[in-house]
Amino acid sequence: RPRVLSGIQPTADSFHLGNYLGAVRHWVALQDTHDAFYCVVDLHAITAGHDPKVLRQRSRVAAAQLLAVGIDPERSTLFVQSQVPEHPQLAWVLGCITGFGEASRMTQFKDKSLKQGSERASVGLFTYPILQAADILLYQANAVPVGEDQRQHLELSRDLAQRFNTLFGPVFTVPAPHIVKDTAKITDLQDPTAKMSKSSSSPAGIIDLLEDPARSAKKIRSAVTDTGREIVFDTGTKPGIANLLTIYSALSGRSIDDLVAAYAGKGYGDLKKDLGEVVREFVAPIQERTRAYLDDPAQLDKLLAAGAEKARAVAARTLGEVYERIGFFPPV
Ligand code: AQP
Repeated sequence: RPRVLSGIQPTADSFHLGNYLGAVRHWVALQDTHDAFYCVVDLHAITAGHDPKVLRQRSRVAAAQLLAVGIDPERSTLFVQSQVPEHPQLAWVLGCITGFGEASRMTQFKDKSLKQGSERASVGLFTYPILQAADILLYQANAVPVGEDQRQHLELSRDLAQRFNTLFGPVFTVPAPHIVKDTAKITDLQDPTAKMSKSSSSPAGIIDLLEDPARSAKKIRSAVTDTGREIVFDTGTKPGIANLLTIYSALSGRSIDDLVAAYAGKGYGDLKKDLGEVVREFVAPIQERTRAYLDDPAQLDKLLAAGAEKARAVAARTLGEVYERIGFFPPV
């Protein structure tokens, strides 16, 4: 079976619909066809400042949500990144074959460091995509399910895999992005041309999986739409309505065409009201299952430790090959 790997940062108290529809939903589906590795990337979560008092709990909440949406620890390897030390070990090696200029061209770093100010932005934020490449390459992943915002980082992972293989011999599988176009960029409800984002959207622009569905419904009612009346799918002229239709379609399983036909002659208010209901029905069981996993943190930690052990067996094999190829002593 081909391998798949992806990760999500524990940087918020809940996943938002962008995280879920752009990435995590596909993680669940890929378990049927792939040997899957999924991780909560807490090493990445400390690159832009964090609160140690909440990080570990956020990692648990992230893992609980992954289990609640259908990641099956019997079929997939689910783990927390910091419990697998091979990730930073490989990242160091990859950092030494990454050009400074090449890393400087990563647009996510440019955007985030611009916001923080270049003096305050950490070196960790700068090297983030190199650690991400290590996450992927350690597991010899064939495919990486992510949202559109990760495309450039994935390209770097591919370049680094190819470069290492050329310089030192064939060790790494070159990973391909798995980006599902329809939901690759869920947009901010208040600014439907920008991506829904933990760090840059306002609370009114984000729907969180774990928030009170009444609050979600209210945000959907207040979502920015154009002044027209007709419900049609046009990302160019009606990005707000297109985003709501995309979310509606993905959560309900109804096609966009079906929805457009069903709302012919109806208004934006009807669509928004119904979508609020669709979201409520969708998140209710997820919230309940997430709570159940969080009610037993000892059991959850045990499950994650077992995942880390499985992950390490694979990661250590790759790192051993890397060390051999570059002239290090074997890891002990
Ligand atoms: N709006 C989105 N639409 C589609 N996919 C998205 N992803 C994130 N936002 C959207 C995908 O979610 C996965 C996990 O992402 P992450 O843990 O790296 O979170 P993130 O990118 O930090 O999430 P945010 O909200 O976008 O945070 P900031 O603002 O910090 O960048 C990834 O596969 C991502 O593509």
